[in-house]
Amino acid sequence: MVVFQVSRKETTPFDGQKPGTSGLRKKVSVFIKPNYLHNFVQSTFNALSADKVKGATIVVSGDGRYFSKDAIQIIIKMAAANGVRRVWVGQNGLLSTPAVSAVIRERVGADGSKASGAFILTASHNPGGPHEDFGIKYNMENGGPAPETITDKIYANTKTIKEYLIAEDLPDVDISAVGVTHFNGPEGDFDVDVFDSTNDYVKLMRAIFDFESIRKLLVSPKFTFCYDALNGVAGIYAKRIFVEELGAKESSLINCIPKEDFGGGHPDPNLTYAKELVTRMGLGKSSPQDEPPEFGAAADGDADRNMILGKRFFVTPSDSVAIIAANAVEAIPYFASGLKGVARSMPTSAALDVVAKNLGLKFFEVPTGWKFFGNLMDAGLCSICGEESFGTGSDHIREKDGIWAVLAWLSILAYKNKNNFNGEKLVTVEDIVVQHWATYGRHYYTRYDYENVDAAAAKELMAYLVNLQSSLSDVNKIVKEIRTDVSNVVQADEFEYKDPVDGSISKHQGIRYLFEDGSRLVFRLSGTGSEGATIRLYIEQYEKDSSKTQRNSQEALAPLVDVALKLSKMQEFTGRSAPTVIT
Ligand code: VG1
Ligand code: CO
Repeated sequence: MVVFQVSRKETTPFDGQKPGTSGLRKKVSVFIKPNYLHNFVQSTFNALSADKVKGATIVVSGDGRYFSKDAIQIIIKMAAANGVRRVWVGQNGLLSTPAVSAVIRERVGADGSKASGAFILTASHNPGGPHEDFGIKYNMENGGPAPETITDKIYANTKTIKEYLIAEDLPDVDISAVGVTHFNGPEGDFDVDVFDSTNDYVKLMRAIFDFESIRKLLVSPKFTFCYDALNGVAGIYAKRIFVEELGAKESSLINCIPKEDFGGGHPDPNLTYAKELVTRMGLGKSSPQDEPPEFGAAADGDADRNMILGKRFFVTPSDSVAIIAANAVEAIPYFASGLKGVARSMPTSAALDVVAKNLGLKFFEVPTGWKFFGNLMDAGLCSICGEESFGTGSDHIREKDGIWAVLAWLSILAYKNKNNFNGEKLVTVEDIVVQHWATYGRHYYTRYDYENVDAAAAKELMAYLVNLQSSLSDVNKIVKEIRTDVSNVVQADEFEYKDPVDGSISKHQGIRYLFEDGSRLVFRLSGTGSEGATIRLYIEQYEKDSSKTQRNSQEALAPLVDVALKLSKMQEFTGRSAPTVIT
């Protein structure tokens, strides 16, 4: 057995190691600076209680992006030096973010060990490669992202750090082969356990969904399917689940081999970046070569996001979570005994609110970022939740879950068609959504992103909007000068959240303008970018009249878009005449 020593290395703090909405994300060129990663990892160990480090089992893996393999070796050596007992690594360093959450919650080691946390190596939907982004975040024992109390401590530690511990002479571990490697250090044994990246997650999905009924749908000649992993880690799960377990054709998978640079693209499942899928589904500028599939879906780099498409049809993520919630009890065995409650992030449309009200479910509105759902779920208050940013999930884990969302939609389709496989025509994704609007009304919704704007200009714009809020009558005067065909602004504020479980308060979580007819404008600065600032503008309008729920969304929202852009002086502040991405 290899014996290692522990060295204490002197270091000095780096600026800007504050974890954002979902961990620390920076350019690879920043992460590879000597000690940069080391400082953050040691600051994390120092922020955790001793029993979560000494003698503990921790998971280290990610979406496989460039620099992951080096980062894993560094973290293994630092874990060994900090007295960690075992490090679990997914084969080749690959684990989707939802799979990490599942592994923390469900996996039991051969010796009965359970993980107490995980370093997840991903910058999610941000591009990867030597000139792009890397990221790291820490998840806790419940499988969810570290709460702000911990991330604040990590950040404070990064500002004062003087030394870190590392087992420099520990040889690199071969993470390409499953198996356990034993080492011995000053504090005793240390193991690195490389395990299959998909098994634990697949087992969990089998326990949640009725695989047999989904299989019937996927093998039916009437049903066609396409899944695009955008070269991210979702590919390995898609192959295992959709093809091997559920009988989909191998040719229904596109971009399903994980690449370190995601093939040079943005691994972001939306109508702009998932180009190949969007064209195949008949939603692109050019017509597809073949008849589009009945169902299409895509994931982001770390497979926690999902985009759901029908033939020539886009499902907004806000509608998607509402529709899953409305159908879960009938269509998904895991929810058969009822939903504990539902939740959405503040900028997500109120489609879910209407479902909750109709079904008499507990409902929560939380700030942006999945970490806010965790407390509700741990307290048994929430079963299904979602964000407008293509994130949907449930209390089976403590992360959003891209493959789960696809299985949820396939379950709903399988349920709606269960007596229909011999009939004329299948109930389609579009049929389900249109029917949902007819029942609950429709929330027209769009998001404008202004990426990589000058950070100072973005701050000024936000400050301007907050200032404006001091007088509602002034706001309404300006609004009416811009358009007369929108209703009155009845509330203007910054969203603030008090966690109903632990009472913690999160302030400045987005600037809101709420209109009398239920329409909303929301402005936020992104917390996941790695350069400059990204302004997000969310625009929503509720239409109850079922004769008006099938309008073109951009047309329906045009008056509000006009108001939002002029009210915020978007072009004046940012110099941008158009957003980078519209979803
Ligand atoms: C964005 C989304 C947010 C999501 C976060 C992490 O954050 O708006 O809803 O939870 O990304 O998603 P922001 O602060 O940039 O708006 V992922 O897939 O990057 O883990
Ligand atoms: Co992600």
